[in-house]
Amino acid sequence: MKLYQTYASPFPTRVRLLLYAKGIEAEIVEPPGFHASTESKGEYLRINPIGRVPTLVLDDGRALPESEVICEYLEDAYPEPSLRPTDLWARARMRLLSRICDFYVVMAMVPLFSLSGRSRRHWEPAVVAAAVDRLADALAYLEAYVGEDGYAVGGALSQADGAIAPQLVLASEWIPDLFGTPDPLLRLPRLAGYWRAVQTDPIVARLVAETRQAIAEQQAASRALASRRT
Ligand SMILES: N[C@@H](CCC(=O)N[C@@H](CS)C(=O)NCC(=O)O)C(=O)O
Repeated sequence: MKLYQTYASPFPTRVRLLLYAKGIEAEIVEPPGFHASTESKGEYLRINPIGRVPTLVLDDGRALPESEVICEYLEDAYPEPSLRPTDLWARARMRLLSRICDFYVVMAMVPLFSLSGRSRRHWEPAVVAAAVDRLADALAYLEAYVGEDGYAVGGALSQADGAIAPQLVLASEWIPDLFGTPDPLLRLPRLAGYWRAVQTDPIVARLVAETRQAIAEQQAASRALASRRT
């Protein structure tokens, strides 16, 4: 089995949570055409016509895109240990939290992802402020549904923790550091409490460390590029 992914992207992180928690052996590779790669994405489009990460490739060559779909496949194919609560309401909340991440939290950060790739003179304060406001709204949706017992739902590690963790690294560390904006978790006590508690789980701690390192490497690479341009 092979997982095409990048460590800085939040979507493959939820798939890695399942691989680590279930002890599934998979080769982890960065697809051609991403980040530092000088190759074209064309070769990767033959594996995943959507052209995004992650993609899971089975040993027989069948390829599956879309993080949520991959997680559901892995959960069905490797049921133990389960990363899906047995209680149906908790299971629905797990899916709701993942959906809030995909539909609202990530979408709010998109303008900031775009600005981060441009020089600072293009960082219009109004654009940054609007994105930060929209992000605060999206994080408040997580605040409304996240668990208060150390995990996102059901008092145990689930797919929802893999969805939320990388978003919180971006929202409460990367954005405040880069754009000089306040940490949004200061106004969200329940989400902040969740964030402190869940990082004591060794698998979440590993995912968070991988995400932080990948973001730091990306920032160092863009600083080096910017200094070569000036
Ligand atoms: N809905 C997709 C979203 C995946 C996605 O947008 N991945 C981004 C990275 S965060 C990507 O591959 N973007 C294309 C690129 O960077 O060229 C999923 O859940 O897998």
